[in-house]
Amino acid sequence: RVRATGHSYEKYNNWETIEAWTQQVATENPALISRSVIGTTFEGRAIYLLKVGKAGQNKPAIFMDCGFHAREWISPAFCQWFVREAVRTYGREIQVTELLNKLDFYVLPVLNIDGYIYTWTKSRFWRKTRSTHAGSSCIGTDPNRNFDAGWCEIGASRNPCDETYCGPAAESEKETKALADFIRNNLSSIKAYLTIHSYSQMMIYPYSYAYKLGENNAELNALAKATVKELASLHGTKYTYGPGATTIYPAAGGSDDWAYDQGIRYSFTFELRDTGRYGFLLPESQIRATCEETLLAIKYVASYVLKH
Ligand code: ING
Ligand code: ZN
Repeated sequence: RVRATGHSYEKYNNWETIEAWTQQVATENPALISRSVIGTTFEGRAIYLLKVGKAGQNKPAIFMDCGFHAREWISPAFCQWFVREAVRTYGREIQVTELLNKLDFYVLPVLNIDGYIYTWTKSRFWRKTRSTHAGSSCIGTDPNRNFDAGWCEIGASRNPCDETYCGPAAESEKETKALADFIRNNLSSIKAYLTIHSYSQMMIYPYSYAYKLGENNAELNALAKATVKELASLHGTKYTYGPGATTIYPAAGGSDDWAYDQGIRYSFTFELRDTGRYGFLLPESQIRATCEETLLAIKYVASYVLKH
């Protein structure tokens, strides 16, 4: 049985549905949401960015992206959930109202759109972009190995046929270049960078490209510890946390390390549910609980950033 193309926050939505949703949610909430296009993908699709916050003044901002890796479907589902909860609870919930009055959230619902579509139409476990490479018949670059942060030095491959191919150069992908350009152009306002992946139930912070620690490592460690405690308070979901290289694996070219080295002192990768039972095939029945607990975490980080 096929479902009509209507949007649902408790289903995985295809790109066509998500794209229409970005337009609709912005049109219906002009005082809180505006939509822009920060670039186009390899296959020519618009990359949308939603600015979520009380319109008017220029405010400090938190940047959050979803859908780096095509098969991690819970990630775009969370960005959609986040936007819905923002508009639904603004003016009703003290914490959300204060956050949106004092901060802007830049929410990028799906970065790797071409890859996401490919997982819906051709191959459910595709990870990379869909770019082609001169001299190889293999397709795609790992967008989270393509940033200029120890680029391709460790935990990444120079072989275009591999899942962790770092690309022919840092920011070779139109998608990563668009994201990096936006952040560079808005560095004075962006106080935190959050990137949503799955799966493993982890909260990771710099560095992943080397066995070294950030200047505010103790602060990041304390913030991660408190954030995963908050996340677990809802459904008991346990997250581990720590610097990427020693917590998950060493990997160069990640967006969190790059953003951190741009001077964004609060930079985190979230790996959402689960720990492997379903992995990338997290059932739709878990979207609600996963998004609710993750929302607690994101609000906790945002409130911390606001007061620091
Ligand atoms: N995990 C991340 C990956 O890109 C990661 C882990 C985080 C690597 C930060 C580098 C920097 O491999 C998933 N599931 O994609
Ligand atoms: Zn990922």
